[in-house]
Amino acid sequence: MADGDGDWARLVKCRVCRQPAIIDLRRHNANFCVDHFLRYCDQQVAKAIDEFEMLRPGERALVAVSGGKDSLAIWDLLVRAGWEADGLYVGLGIGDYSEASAGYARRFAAERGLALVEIDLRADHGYDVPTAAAVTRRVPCSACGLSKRHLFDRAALDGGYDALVTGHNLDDEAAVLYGNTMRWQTDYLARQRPVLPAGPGFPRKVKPLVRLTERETAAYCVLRGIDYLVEECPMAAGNKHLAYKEALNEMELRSPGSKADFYFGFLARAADRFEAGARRDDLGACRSCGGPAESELCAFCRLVERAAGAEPVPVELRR
Ligand code: Q46
Ligand code: ZN
Ligand code: ZN
Repeated sequence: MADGDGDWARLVKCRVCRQPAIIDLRRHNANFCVDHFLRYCDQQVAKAIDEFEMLRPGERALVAVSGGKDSLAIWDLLVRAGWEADGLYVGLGIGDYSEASAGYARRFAAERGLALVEIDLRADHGYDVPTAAAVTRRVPCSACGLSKRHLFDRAALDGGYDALVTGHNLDDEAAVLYGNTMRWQTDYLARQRPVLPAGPGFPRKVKPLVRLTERETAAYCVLRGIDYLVEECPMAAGNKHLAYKEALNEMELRSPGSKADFYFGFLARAADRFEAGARRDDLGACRSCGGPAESELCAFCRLVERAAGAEPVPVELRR
């Protein structure tokens, strides 16, 4: 897991116990053995939960899981830390990718005796992401993100959970911050925090993985024996998010710690300076689902109206 040659593990010692290290964390100028790396992951998550007041003792969480490394890692970390956390899987109808991702989420839950709430876009709402993308003539991630946000919020509120947990890691948050800053999306910058408080029609949303990188969550899964879907979503191609991640990785390579400085520096010294536009508690109620809406129908119900009657579009045609 370290960069460098095969002698690395023999030569490099864990910062804590001096046993052979299995991973180097350059931004912390530290190397860890298996046990101390796993402990480091526990501590980083506990610190994020505590520092940003994400969850209080006794609260119940709903973890949005995709079958990928980040969401399964955070579900595992929360359950091991003693939190009551159920999973939520939304089937997006993205061909084989969705089939495979559902399998990983279900197996993870079944092997650990955890509850997994499942929603299927096609079966429950009459459309899927490739069809919604074709109908709206926008990038797939737009209809997909809108659908997930709505269904995650709804499931958390309907299930009486105290918070909705997502697996966004430091790389994700830094990349989103980079994109929002490049375009000075001040409205988004005002809301880019690891915790969004609950409001009318919205559950509290928390991101307890913000102190861990993508490489660290992948290492966590490997060391814990968590089987996850490695394949990326086939509809992500051309997504600017990936380009921002690459640019930040380049910076990180030259100057370890830049990513964390960029993101946590923003939270500590800049986030307060941006004001969100529309206040979430000013919204009316959707005539169809009763959820928060800027007009008569919420954006999700408008999408359902347009996409549910359309001829299904196979995922291959969207690539
Ligand atoms: S699943 Fe959906 Fe992602 Fe695929 S279509 Fe885009 S948003 S890339 S996290
Ligand atoms: Zn050690
Ligand atoms: Zn609605």
